[in-house]
Amino acid sequence: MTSKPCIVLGAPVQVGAGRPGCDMGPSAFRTAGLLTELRNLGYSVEDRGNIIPNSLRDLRHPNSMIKALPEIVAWTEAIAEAAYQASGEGMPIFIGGDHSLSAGSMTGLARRAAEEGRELFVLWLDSHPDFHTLETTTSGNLHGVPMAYATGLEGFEGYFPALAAPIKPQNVCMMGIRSVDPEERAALRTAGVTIHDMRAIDENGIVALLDPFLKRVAAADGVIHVSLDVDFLDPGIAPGVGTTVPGGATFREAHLIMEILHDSGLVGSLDLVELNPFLDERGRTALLMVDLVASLVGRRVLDRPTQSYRYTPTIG
Ligand code: 6HN
Ligand code: MN
Ligand code: MN
Ligand code: MN
Repeated sequence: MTSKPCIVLGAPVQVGAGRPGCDMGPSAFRTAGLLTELRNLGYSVEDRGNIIPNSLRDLRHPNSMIKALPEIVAWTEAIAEAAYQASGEGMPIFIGGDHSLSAGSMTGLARRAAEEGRELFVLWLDSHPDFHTLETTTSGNLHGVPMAYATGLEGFEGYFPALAAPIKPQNVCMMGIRSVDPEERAALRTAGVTIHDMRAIDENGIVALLDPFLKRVAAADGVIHVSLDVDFLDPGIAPGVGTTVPGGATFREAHLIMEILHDSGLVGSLDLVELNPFLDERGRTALLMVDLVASLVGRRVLDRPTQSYRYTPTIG
C-alpha cells in the first residue's frame, strides 16, 4: 500500500440505482469510522467532502428505459475530474453512492495512469459485471453500465465524457460474479475480461484466482484500482444494499482478498459502492465495509509481516 495520504471523496449519487438510499452512503461510511480506522493504521487522511455534480445538460437517448442520463453524466464528469486530481496527490478512496460513480473514478484514474505511462488494472468485486451499454440496458439503471463505458464499448459517445484512456479489457479481473443479464453475457464473451464467478471461487479458492492477476500486474509495473460493490458480499453478512444476490463472498473470502492485496503493494485507489444505509441493519454493512478497508490498508491479526504473498515487479 502507498505511504501517500488517503484522500476520501464522497459521491452521494443514487439515481443510477433502482431504489433510493445510496445518497446516505458517504455519511454512513464516515459514521462507521472509515477516517478514524485509516488514521489509527498510521495514514494521513484528507476528507475532501462530497463531490458536487456538474450542471445538467439536456440529453436524450433512443433507449427509453434509461433513467437519469443527464444526472449520471453530470456526476461522471465531476467524479472523473476529482479522480484525476486526487490520484496525483495520494490514494483516492471513493465512498458512494451507487456503482455508476465508477464510470467517473475509473476514467479519471485511467487518464492519470496513462499520463504517468503506467497501466491501470481493475479488480472488480461485485455480483454483477455492470457491463451493459446504453443500448442494452433493460432496467435502465445506469449503475449497470460503468465497466462497459470505461473499457471503451461503443454507444457512449455523445452522452458520457470522451475517454482519455480506455481501460484494456485484459486489465480487468472480476470476482464474485453471479448475476449476469443475457446482453452482458454476450458482450463479455468477446471482451477479453477475466471473470471469476462464485463457482470458480468455490472450486479454486481466492488465492489460486487472485495470484495470477497480481503477478500480471506486477510484471507490467501496473497499478490496481479496486472497485468493491457491497453485493459482492453474501447478503447474510451485508444486507445494506438494494441488489442482494444469494451465494456471495464470505467474511473470510473478502478479508483474504484485502489482506493479499495489501501485501501486494499494488493498489492505488478504491471505490466503496452501493451501500444503502436505509436497508442496513444497525450499520453492520457499513461497519463490515470499513473493516475490509482496514485489511486492505494493512491491519494485521498478528504483529509480524506476512511473507506468503510478494509481488515485486519483475524485470524482463
Ligand atoms: N450494480 N444487471 C442489472 C441491471 O439492472 O442492469 C443489475 C445491475 C447492478 C448494478 O451491481 O452496481
Ligand atoms: Mn456493481
Ligand atoms: Mn452489484
Ligand atoms: Mn440489466
